[in-house]
Formats: sequence, C-alpha cells, structure tokens
Amino acid sequence: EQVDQTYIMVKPDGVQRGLVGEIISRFERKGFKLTGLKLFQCPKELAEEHYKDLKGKPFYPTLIDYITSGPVVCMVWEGVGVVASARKLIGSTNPLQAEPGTIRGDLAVQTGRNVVHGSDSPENGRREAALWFKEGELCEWTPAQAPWLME
Ligand code: DAT
Ligand code: MG
Repeated sequence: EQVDQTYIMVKPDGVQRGLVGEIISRFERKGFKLTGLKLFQCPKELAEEHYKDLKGKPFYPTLIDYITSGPVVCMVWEGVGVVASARKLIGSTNPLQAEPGTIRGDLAVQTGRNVVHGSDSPENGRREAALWFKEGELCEWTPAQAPWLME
C-alpha cells in the first residue's frame, strides 16, 4: 500500500491558546509517523503560496493576516491513508459543524479561528510538505512500535 504524506499545521490561534501538545497528541496516538516538526513564523509570501487557490475569496486578506499573525507549528505525518484520515481527525472547516471528537469540533468555534490545517489530497500533501520544509528537515525513521501498528 502507498505511504502518503500530509502537511498538518497548528495555526497561530492554536499556538496562542496552548493547544500544540493536545493537537500533536491526537495524530501521535492514532499511530501515524511524524517526519517533520518545527515552530515557525510564516512570511506573507509563503502564506500566499500555501493558500493561492483561495486568492480572490472575500476572506483571503484576513486569512493571510491570521496565518502570519504569530508562530505556527508545522508538521508532516506519514502513513497509509494519512491524508483522508487526518482530515477526519481535524473535522469540518466550520468548527460549529465539526463533529464532537474531532479537533475543530472539540476545540474551536469559528471558521476564521479553526486552529489547524490539513492537506486535502495526497498530491497536496506532498506539495505542501515540500513548500513548508526544506530538504534535510524531514526525518526518515522507523518507530519502534511499527510492527504493533500494522501486520
Ligand atoms: P480547510 O482548512 O478545512 O481545508 P479550506 O481549504 O476551504 O478549508 O479553506 C482554508 C481556510 O480558509 C480555512 O481553514 C479557513 C479559511 N476559510 C475558508 N472558508 C472560509 C469562510 N467562508 N470564511 C472565513 N474563512 C474561511
Ligand atoms: Mg484546505
């Protein structure tokens, strides 16, 4: 089976609210493999590249201001089916519609402060991982628990 990559980011509200550990924990407990992690102040140009598909939307300028308003925590997680599964763990874009048990369902109330980003396809997972991390910043490793997660 194909091992995919997803780019997960704790947005500035998640960092300011002290939710970094809580959010990392949910992916870690699920059993995905962490291959990249850093606290990072995102420059405007990178935010614009990351959200280029949303350019022209009425909320785009405030979205760029929000993402660049303070440090974010950038992560890459790997695994079979990681992209779609991470989206399920994160929940709907609007936290009021996100199911309880999801990150946004449990921890947020507004679309403009929805605490976390997750890639929406395996292609975008690879694209965003390469956009946010330089070569050499990602670690290839084998977790000791690997044989206890997958037969
Ligand atoms: P998601 O983050 O669930 O993949 P998206 O890719 O459609 O959602 O949009 C990216 C971000 O843009 C989203 O997390 C919050 C913001 N956003 C989207 N739709 C919005 C809206 N209608 N009003 C305000 N912000 C919005
Ligand atoms: Mg999206």
